Order: sequence, then C-alpha cells, then structure tokens
Amino acid sequence: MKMKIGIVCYPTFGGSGVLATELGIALSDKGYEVHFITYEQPVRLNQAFHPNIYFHEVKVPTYPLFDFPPYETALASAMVNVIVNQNLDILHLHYAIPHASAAYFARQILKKTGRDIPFITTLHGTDITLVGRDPTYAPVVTFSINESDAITAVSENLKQETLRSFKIEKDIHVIPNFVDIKRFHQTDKEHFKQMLAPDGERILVHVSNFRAVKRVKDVIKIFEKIRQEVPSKLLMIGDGPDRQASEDLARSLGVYDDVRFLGKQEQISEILSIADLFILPSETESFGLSALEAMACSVPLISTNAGGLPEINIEGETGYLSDVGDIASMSQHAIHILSNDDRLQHFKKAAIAQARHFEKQRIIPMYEKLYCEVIAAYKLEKEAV
Ligand code: GMT
Repeated sequence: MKMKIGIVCYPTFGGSGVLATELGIALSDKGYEVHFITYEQPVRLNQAFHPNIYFHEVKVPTYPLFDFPPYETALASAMVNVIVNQNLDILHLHYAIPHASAAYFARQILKKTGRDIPFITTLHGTDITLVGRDPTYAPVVTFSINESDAITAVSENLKQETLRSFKIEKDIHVIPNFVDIKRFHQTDKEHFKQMLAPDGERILVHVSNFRAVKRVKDVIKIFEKIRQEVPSKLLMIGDGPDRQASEDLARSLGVYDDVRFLGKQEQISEILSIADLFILPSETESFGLSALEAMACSVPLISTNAGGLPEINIEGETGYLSDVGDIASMSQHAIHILSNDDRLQHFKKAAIAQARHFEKQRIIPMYEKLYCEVIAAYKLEKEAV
C-alpha cells in the first residue's frame, strides 16, 4: 500500500517551500498520496494539476485581541484534522520554525486517541543558521527537533552547523536538495535572448528573495565590474527587502539600463535557459537550490564559499568560490569565464554534469527509505508500550 504523506512548509518563493513542493510533486508522481498543510497554495503547485496532491489551507482567524494571530495553534489543529480525516502515515516538516513544535503539539493531542503518527523534520538553513539560533526561539527549536522521529539536513555543512548550535540527541541524515532535470534544462529561447541582449551580450542572472543574507547589492557591484570588461546584461529575479536598495545602487553606479529587475517569476527555467552565468554572493547558504537549478540549465556559478556552497560548486570546474564580500575576486572569476567562448562552454558542460549528481531520481529514494524506516520503528515502539 502506498503511503499517505503530509507535507508542511512555507508556501512562498523561499528555497525550503520550493524544495518541499518539488518533493511532494515527485512523490505524487510515484503514486503516493501527498497532503500539503500550509496557509497558502505553495507557489510551484499551481503550475500543473496533480491528481494525488491535496492542499489543506490553514486558516488563522483574526480577533481584535490578537496583535499576533496564533498561526502555530491553527497549524497544529489543522495537522490533527488532516492526520485523522485523511489517515496519514507520516508528517514531513520543512523548516523547523514553527512547524516542528506545531507537529509535536499535534502529536500530543493525537496520542490521547492512539491516532498519533511519526514526524520528520528537514532543516533547510536559516531555521538553524539565523532564526533558530536566536535565544527567543532556541529552547523550543532544540526540543522540537529532538522530538522529531528523524531529522534531515540539506547539506553536510548544515548538519555540522546544527550539531554546533544545538544539543541534538539524534543522528542527522544528510539528504541534499535535488532538481528535476526534465523540467530544468536548457531549452532554445534564442528569440528571448535576442530581445534582452540584441548585441550578443552575455547574460548574468541572480535569483533570490532579496533578503540581507543574499547580499544582492554585491550582485550589482560585481556586475558593474564585469560590464567594464565584458558586454553584458543582468537579470535580477525575485523580490524582497533589499530590492529597492539594489535598484538604487544600480542607478548610482550607472548600470541601471543594463539591469532588469523582473520581480517574482514562476517560469525560472526559461530565464535560466538564456543565462551564461549565475551569481550567488550569499553571506550564508546551506545549499543553494536556486544555483542547482541554474546548473541544471547549464549555467556556471560564481558564489561565495559560505555554508554548503562548496558541496555543489566545484572550484575551477562548475564556477568559482570566493570569500563573502570579495567583489574583486568574484568579478575577476566571472570575467575569466565569460571572456572566452570555449572556456564558457567548458564550464557550462561541467555545470550540467554536476547537477546530474543531484537529480531527483537519485535523491527521492532516500526520503522514501527514511519514511519506511521511521514508520516501521514508530509502529514497533507503539506496540511495545
Ligand atoms: O534563504 C532562502 O533562500 C530561503 C530558505 C528557506 O528555507 O526557505 O532557503 C534555505 O533552504 C534552501 C532549500 O533547502 C537552501 O537551498 C538555501 O540554501 C537555504 N538558504 C540559506 O541557507 C540562506
């Protein structure tokens, strides 16, 4: 019998929500019944209809007394209802806060009736490296991660960071992010390239949620230096708190006319198909899913060496890694790749070859195996009580 899996995630453009949605789609394609529990339809779900996927919207009623409507309480209640009514076998939480603590709460409620099920927490990055470590959240994060029946991290680096930052009493399984190469691959979009770069300029791309951790202003600074040596255009995809500041910087550096701020986009692979280089100068990055999707579309990568980025970007092969904030190094490396056609083709080939190591067919079975093990162990534990 195929498992019924509940997935809890942030439905927004952030990497954890994207990965959780891609996982749900991949599992549903394999015949599993997948139930998303979140406050909005996850962005990547609305690109096609998937008959094995169900979406349960968490509603958070407001009340004049509430300055902060209690999402976690509403989420725990939704988990209880979906687990019981849909007869779920396992719950998979993406991003620890507040999903893991809500799942713990839901399970305590369900234990009263014997309908409790195991839950797995996948750590994605800022839930550990930025937010989770904050003393405001740390005790609850530590407790609920430890109460998970299994813990996964998206890179070896994130696993080590988690062990350094929290007192974790369980093994952490590293299951890296993955990409669906059937959907993310280079397609012929020459007409599109002609429109954006009519004189054959190189096309550089950055995709993120424009939060401080992404250092989007560094992208503009790097581009300004590249453009002095190599005719090029920059496409900035996404939106967030630092968008205005990076637009202002592009104006003050005199490069605005060669930069397009396209905002949030759903058809990322079409844009990546015309790109020559992806720029990711993050302060910290547990994995860099956006960079993997770019590599799958044959786009080499200029990144920092922060977090888990060295696990996907191979120095001198798929791109280059520099220290955070080292604009000179990142721009020199970019110029090196872009200034020679043969060299660029070589890097492009290496990028797609590296992406294949993270193809979904290789990674999804790791989750399936873990689900089966966790469900079996939980059943045994319950029988023993
Ligand atoms: O910061 C983001 O880009 C969003 C964040 C999230 O959790 O939504 O992304 C994190 O998870 C992604 C998917 O596992 C990783 O690829 C990103 O590297 C990670 N972001 C950071 O560590 C900053």
